[in-house]
Amino acid sequence: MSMFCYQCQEAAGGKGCQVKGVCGKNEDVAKLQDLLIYTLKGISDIVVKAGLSAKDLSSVNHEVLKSLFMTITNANFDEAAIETEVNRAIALRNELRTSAAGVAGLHDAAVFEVSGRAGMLLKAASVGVLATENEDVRSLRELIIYGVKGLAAYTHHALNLGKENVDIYDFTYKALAATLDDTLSADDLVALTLKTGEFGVAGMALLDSANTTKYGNPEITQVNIGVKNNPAILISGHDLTDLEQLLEQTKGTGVDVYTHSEMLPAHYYPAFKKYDNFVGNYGNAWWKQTEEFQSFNGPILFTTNCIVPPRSEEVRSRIFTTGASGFPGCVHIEADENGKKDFSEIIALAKTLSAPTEIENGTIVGGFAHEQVFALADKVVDAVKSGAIKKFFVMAGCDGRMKSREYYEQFAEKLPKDTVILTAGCAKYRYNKLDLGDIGGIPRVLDAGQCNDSYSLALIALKLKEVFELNDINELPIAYNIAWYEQKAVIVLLALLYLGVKNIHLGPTLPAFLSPNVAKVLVETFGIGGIGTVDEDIKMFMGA
Ligand code: SF4
Ligand code: SF3
Repeated sequence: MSMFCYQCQEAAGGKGCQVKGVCGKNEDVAKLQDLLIYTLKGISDIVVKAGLSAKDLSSVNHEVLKSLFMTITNANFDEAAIETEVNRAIALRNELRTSAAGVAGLHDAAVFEVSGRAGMLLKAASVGVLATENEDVRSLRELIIYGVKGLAAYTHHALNLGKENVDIYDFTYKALAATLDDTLSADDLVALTLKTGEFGVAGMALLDSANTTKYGNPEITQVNIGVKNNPAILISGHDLTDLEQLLEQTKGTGVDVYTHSEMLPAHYYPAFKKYDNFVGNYGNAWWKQTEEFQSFNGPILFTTNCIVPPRSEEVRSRIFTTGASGFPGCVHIEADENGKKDFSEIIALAKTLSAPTEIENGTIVGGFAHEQVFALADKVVDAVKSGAIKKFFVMAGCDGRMKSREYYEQFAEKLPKDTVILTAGCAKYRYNKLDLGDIGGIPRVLDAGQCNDSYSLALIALKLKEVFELNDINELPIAYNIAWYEQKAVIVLLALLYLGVKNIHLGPTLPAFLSPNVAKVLVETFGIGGIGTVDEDIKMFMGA
């Protein structure tokens, strides 16, 4: 059996990648990732069957988080790094099994042994997604696993800031172990899917509190999208502690720092405004990096996804990775035991390279996370009451390279002028540079931040529900037209479902991993829908 992966929106043919990933993931990486996930399920099997508690499993918890994160789309393409992680996970699993001696009925995932890369690949061929034969059970198991991967990513960022919630770890073990349990019914798995959403809310809340406690609450900010004349480093991904360390190490060196893609919202945090060399955002969503990294000229640091395999050796030589991200041939910077990272090699390289070539100029505005929007609440509520704002559109999520995503740009452009877009995640790049105007001083695109800051959008909705004294969040004049790509969007979606949000439209295509029956449950229970044409959808959303 060759590889099989259908975890992201770009799954080949809308079904699954079987030869090579559309993302660039090769067969060996896909299989090693499958084996890594299987090993994590084995760890979880032991934890659950032995009745262990996450509060006593610190190093295992952290390794599981990192491993899950490494398998997220576009995070890590480095076979050697994933092989090392499989070995680490197996060693931890075996220690755990020894300490839980006497526990009966462990699953193969908890006991299998392999030797070397060849042994791993052989084993992986029988434990991947297709090992579950029933397509509905497979669909629900994978939905839960992808949600747990997204949750792990957010929890990992919080952990880097010293914040943890052991209940999330306990749930992660429970959920992963459940995906091995053939006695669970489809109904049990649907219930577990919603539970995953509940922990999604907890995970995003944890990260929100970790970020805002350390860096302050995001505030309205104009971000420069042009360039200066100094050599510079581009930082991509989602991890704010990595950015903080890079800014500390580059200040006073004559090297500027620019954000890329999901790092843009870092500019909204008060704590980062004190760095004179933190000059702006360069480029757009992740999938445009092939051209944009060429013209950036300087080194690029990936803290997480989304990496696109570089086409030229020259660009590859400028790419560095850290945390869960990795790419073969690129230098990977590890943290020391105190979490400190030494970026001096990147800074030294930057000094030898040219300043970025300008590709855009001007500014974009953002920073509309919960506290900033609450500060504007009176203005917003008045605008709704007076009819100046008829409807809000939550258009959070991800961007991607499919041509059909032009829908989102056109949708934003064609929306009636008395509507406001609430966004978060890299989906915003489809419309955050359009001149959509404002309503009485409130910009028509309010960017809360990264994909995890969709949590802010949920808080804003709950606040509006309270102000307007409504019983149900679905009575608000808010429509949800969400673009998804990878597994963090899955946890955001499950979190919204858990909060009771109905009638979410998801595009540009529904997940390949939803079997027809599981899709039916989502449609019937939550009113989930796809997208149609821009004009028809706007009519439908506006209730015309
Ligand atoms: Fe294909 Fe997406 Fe899996 Fe990559 S992550 S192999 S593009 S389904
Ligand atoms: Fe984007 Fe990869 Fe999902 Fe965090 S950077 S939203 S796709």
